[in-house]
This record gives sequence, C-alpha cells and structure tokens, in this order.
Amino acid sequence: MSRKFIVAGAQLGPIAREESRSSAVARMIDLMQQAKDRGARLVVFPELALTTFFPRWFMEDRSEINHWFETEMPSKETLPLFEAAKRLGIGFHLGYAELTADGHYYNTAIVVDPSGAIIGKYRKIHLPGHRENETWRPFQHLEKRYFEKGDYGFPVFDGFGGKMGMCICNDRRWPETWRVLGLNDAELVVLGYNTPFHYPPAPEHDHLQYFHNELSVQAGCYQNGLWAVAVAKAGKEEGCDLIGGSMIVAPTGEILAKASTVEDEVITAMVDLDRCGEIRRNIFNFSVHRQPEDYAVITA
Ligand code: CDV
Repeated sequence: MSRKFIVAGAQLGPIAREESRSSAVARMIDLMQQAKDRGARLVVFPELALTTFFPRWFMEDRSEINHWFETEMPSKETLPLFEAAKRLGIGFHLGYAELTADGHYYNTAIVVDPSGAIIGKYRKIHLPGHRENETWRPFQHLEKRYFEKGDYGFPVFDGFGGKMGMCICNDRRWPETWRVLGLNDAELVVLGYNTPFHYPPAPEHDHLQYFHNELSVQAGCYQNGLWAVAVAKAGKEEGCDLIGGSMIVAPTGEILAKASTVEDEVITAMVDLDRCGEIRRNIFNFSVHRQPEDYAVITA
C-alpha cells in the first residue's frame, strides 16, 4: 500500500444536548463523503463525536449518565458510519464514550479501515478536570468523575501503509504521550479534542487556547518525527465556547491544513509517511542521540 495519501480531518461544530446520535452520524457521513470527494483515504473525527460534551455537567448518579455511553461498536445507530466507510472505501477515526460489558467507563477512540474493520483502539489516559461538584461553576470539567484512566497504554498498530497511534485531547499537551508513540515508531497520530476557551482552574490562559493547541501538536510532531491529524469539536455548544483550529501537521512541525471555521468542516492534506525519516534520521536519531541514562527523573 502506498505510503503517500490524502488524509482528512472532519471538524464538527457543536452538538446540542438533545441532538440524537443518528443526527451526529448523518453529519459525519456527509463530512466523510466530502473527504472522499477530495480523495482522502482516512478521515478523522473528534473526541466524543457522537454526543454533546456531557462532562461539563454534574450528574449525581450513574443511571443519569449511561445514556451518553456506547455499549457496543458498531451499534444500530453507529452502523451507518461503518457502512458508509465501506461503501466509499475510506477509513475513519472516531472518539466516543465507552461502557464495557463488565461496567467500566472510558473515553475511547478507534480507527476503522476502509473494509469497516476496527484496527486500533485507545482509551484516554490524561483525564482533566475534577471529580466533585464542590463549587459549581459554569464550564466545569468533570472527566475524572465520569471516566476511568485508560488501560491500553499508547498502542501503535499497522494501518494505512504505516504505523499509527492515537491520543485524545488533554493527552496532546504531554510530551510523554508523543515520545512514547514516537519511540514505538508511530508515523501518523490521530486525535480528537474538545477544548473550551475558558478552563476554570486557569482562566488567565483563556486567550492562549489556540496557541497551546498548536504548540503542543507541532512540537509533538517535530520532536518525534511523525504526522498528526488533530480534530476539534468546535463552536458554541450548550453555552460553552470550544476552540476550532483542527489541523494536519507534518513531521517538520509545519501545519499543512487548518480549519477556518468553528463549524462542520473538512480539511485535507497529502501525507507522505516516508517523510518521518527526514527528522528521525537527520535531526533526532533516537538510536544514536537519546541519552536515557540522563533522563532518570522520567524513566525511573
Ligand atoms: N477534553 C479535554 O481533555 N479538554 C481539555 C481541557 C478541559 C483543558 C484539553 O486539554 O483541551
């Protein structure tokens, strides 16, 4: 399979609390068709793409939250996405809330190949926010309350002619995320995010949200010699302003495509996985230049 192909990011505008999964899926199929029309082999959807970003609300007990979670993938409501992928011959990445048969709750993402088969799965490790509703604040963030820490590590798997990895939203801010993926030879990292402008624990950073998004993804790509497609759920969702800025970043750290709206929008770029070598061979040759013995503080 050629290692040079077009990849798409499918940014989603807001999903209302009352919007059904079928409606979100229909929007995604429309974006998938646009991606296919532009020649894409893979389309990347955001974190928790099937529903509104429910961790912004405090809910007392589990019975109130279960309806936000998927107990099977695909389900009756998400199957049309898999069928469309198969019909169009395009792969996709999807973020969703997962409830396992034995009662575990995860913020999960999968990669599906053009035959409709799930070829990669990841469960979010860095869960931001808090557990309790100590002092209710608008735009609070309760991921720690609703999700358990992912138990897969940062797997790297074969797909689309190369090695792929995933992370989800807050994970992208951590250099360790990218380094582990890079050391495991990931060449293309796909990720979704829901990033509000206003994060109550650090309101002094509100104006830096776009900057920190780009800083983290561009540095992750350059310092590890890999490609990334980072895709937002954007716009004013239930009163909460989410940044857009979905982007496709090269191993040089350059942004090759970037969303210009905070609505449903497809971006595309030509990815050449062989370009990872430009950085890995010539700039950061891990096997020659890494000095793990000097990183004891993080390797211990
Ligand atoms: N969904 C997220 O993980 N959002 C966080 C916000 C809450 C800081 C992020 O890192 O973008």
